[in-house]
Amino acid sequence: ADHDGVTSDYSINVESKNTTYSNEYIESKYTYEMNDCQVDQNTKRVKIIPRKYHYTFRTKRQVQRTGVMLVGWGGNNGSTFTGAIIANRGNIAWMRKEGEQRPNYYGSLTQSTTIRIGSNDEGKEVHIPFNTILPMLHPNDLVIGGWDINESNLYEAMRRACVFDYELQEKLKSAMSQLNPLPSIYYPDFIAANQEDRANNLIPKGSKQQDLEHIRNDIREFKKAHNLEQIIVLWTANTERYVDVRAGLNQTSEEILQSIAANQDEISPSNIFACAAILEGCPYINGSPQNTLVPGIMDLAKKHNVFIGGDDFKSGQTKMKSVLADFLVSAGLKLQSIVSYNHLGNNDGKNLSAPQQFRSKEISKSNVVDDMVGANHLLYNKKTNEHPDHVVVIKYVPFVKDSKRAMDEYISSIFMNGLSTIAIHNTCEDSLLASPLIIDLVILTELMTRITYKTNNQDEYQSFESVLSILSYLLKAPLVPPGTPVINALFKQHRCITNILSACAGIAMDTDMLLEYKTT
Ligand code: NAI
Ligand code: DG6
Repeated sequence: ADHDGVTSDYSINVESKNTTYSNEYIESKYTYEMNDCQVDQNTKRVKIIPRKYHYTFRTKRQVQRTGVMLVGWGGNNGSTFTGAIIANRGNIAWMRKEGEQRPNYYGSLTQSTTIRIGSNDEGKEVHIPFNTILPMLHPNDLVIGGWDINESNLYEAMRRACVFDYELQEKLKSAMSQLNPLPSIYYPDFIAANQEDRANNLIPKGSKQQDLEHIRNDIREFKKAHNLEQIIVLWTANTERYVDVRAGLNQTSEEILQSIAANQDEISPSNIFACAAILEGCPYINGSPQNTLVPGIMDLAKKHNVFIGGDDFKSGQTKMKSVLADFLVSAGLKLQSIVSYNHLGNNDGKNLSAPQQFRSKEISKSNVVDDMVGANHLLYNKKTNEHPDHVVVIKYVPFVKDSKRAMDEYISSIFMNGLSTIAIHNTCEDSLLASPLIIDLVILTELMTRITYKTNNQDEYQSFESVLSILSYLLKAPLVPPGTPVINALFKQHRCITNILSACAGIAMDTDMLLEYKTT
């Protein structure tokens, strides 16, 4: 390819006493500066105490031989993710009416974006590929497997998805038809009744405890069969309904394990997969909106020192929303109403046409501007919890298949109470938006398993918090550790990732000040 910049075959080398390289690790000493703010309502003063915290980050240089096990492998996302990786791995070209097409990783943060790291002698900005800032897995090296309640092989699943051009499907046929999803767990109460005819690939009927053991065994067998060092389990199966969250059921790790042992009705398939992954020491990511990661599962992950992340891939409409709302509110325009409308005709749309499953999606799509609104008390009255009207509509229209239509209307009050209305229309294959996010979730999660840190008063290195909130950029309703802020604004989420990785690499982070160009 023609590049006039740095490509992924470059490596970076930081020359600083704060960054050291050994065969095994990259070590970086980093000073984190933040403001401790004390607001006194009586004197109407904000006292700001700048604080400094000293961290040492240590990143293992050797990427692990990694497998990804998808729950819902035979779905549109699962088959598109798999087919795209096989096509990229083999550089498989195909024809369509516009001419020859070549595979790419567009839409992937780790594969198709760059990070500005500084300027060269001529004063020109230098950008490096995202995946060179620290050693990262390449998606072509992932070993892919997983489960589906439907018995179709991955070729049949890809054809059913109607995402790839016909010639690409045919070129992928020999590889994809050899891939068969493992039988899975089906508790009909959790997904729409209209999915029942898909459920023909099920593990033998037993207790929920037996289901847990079965899935744990599948993970162990996959690891052994492919000689893997790391497995990441990711839910891209149907959206489930919410589960109840209550004391005695799933508030602690003991409760959730006891509830599985007691065959409790409120234990969902995704609860079983999450527990199985954690008990096998494998990170678990929830790509759907349901509340799988209940407090008891968060507790279990913490106790086992395993990463979890969620919820719900943030693909098109919500990504736009988390940019546009941020722009409007930070421009001092009072966003008053957001109406988001979708229609789509894939199996996801069919499942979401049932009220309880729609409700899970409605929740994850609705909370995505809360932090931006909450950050501007000049526009929105905090005491009355003032916020924009926000309505989410999803309709199932089989004819359009995976080609989702997203229509959004934003109305804002502007200067002197004028009104500004912005309308957006987007047509796009849903799975082509979600699949690169699956790649990034897996690659960043694998990287995080190789990063440890210690502060000045700690002797031992330790892992980051088990809830991987660094993945927020990729998720609609980011899961965060209890008591920590949820960030939805897209570019804040982006900076969180690039800044943390810059700190681990020992690179001064991009403040956008560009003082070198503004001072003499
Ligand atoms: P899909 O319906 O094509 O695929 C889901 C697959 O899961 C199906 O093959 C189904 O048979 C299987 N399944 C259902 N229950 C299962 C279980 N218990 N164990 C194993 N397999 C099971 O849906 P699609 O389009 O692939 O989406 C997957 C999920 O990702 C949905 O929950 C969707 O809401 C979510 N999502 C999708 C986005 C997108 O842009 N495509 C974005 C955000 C979230
Ligand atoms: C109906 O909206 C289908 C959904 O699964 C979405 O396609 C998916 O959640 C993507 O939503 P968004 O808002 O991130 O584009």
